[in-house]
Amino acid sequence: MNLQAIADELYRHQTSAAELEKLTLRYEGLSVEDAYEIQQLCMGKYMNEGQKLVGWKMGLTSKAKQQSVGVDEPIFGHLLDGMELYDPHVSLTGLIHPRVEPELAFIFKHRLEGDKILPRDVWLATECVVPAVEIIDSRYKNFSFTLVDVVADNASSAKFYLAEQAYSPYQIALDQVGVVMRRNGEVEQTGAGAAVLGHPVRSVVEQVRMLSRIGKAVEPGMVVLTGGITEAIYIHDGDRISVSFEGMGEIELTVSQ
Ligand code: 0L1
Ligand code: MG
Repeated sequence: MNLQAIADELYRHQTSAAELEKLTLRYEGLSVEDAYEIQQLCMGKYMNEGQKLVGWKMGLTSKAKQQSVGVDEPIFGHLLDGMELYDPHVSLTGLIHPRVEPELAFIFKHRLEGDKILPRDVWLATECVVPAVEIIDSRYKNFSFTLVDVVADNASSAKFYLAEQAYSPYQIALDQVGVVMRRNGEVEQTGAGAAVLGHPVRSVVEQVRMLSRIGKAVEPGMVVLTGGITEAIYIHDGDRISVSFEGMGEIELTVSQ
């Protein structure tokens, strides 16, 4: 199977905001390992054009999302500098059917690698924790995919925004952080940090272990988005999405064409 050709196809769809049919309907026998290889080849194209790898994102970290895809483990994707929003405003241009979800991001001062990582290694390597929102946007028709499809499509990543205020990793019990997401003042979703694999630190542990399988690591200065705390909601022109993170402030995101 020509994985580079599949990566090229995904890249074209990602950069032109054009939906495509699931890969698994067209390429028989694609494995999860193939999908991660396609993801790397596809992200490599952006990096060859000058984009920088700024971190990693974990996906399918909640029971609800895992059940919707029929899996029992999370996935990961690359975060590139071109995906980062510098202010809390998202333009729908270049996106297909975007959704937003609240997350907690870790920012690192030390390298983390290997498959024997424990939560205490993560705390020692963490500089700070920051409230965040991720805009996901599957390139597949109807936001419908299998595990292999979504891994190849960089875990549906599109954009992310990190709040301006950082917090000490020791200050707040992250599993107990309550989150309320509102659209134009109306409550849409509520959740708590524990929705992310029981505790967001476990998502970082898992991220490092999964990276070790492909010989990669979390490097100093990198960000890890640990996964959605609530279900993601679709966003539309004119939406004002506010997400409050108990004890960690609020993100006010505006959406326009
Ligand atoms: O960030 C995420 O949890 C997305 C993972 C892929 C599944 C989806 O697009 O909902
Ligand atoms: Mg996410």
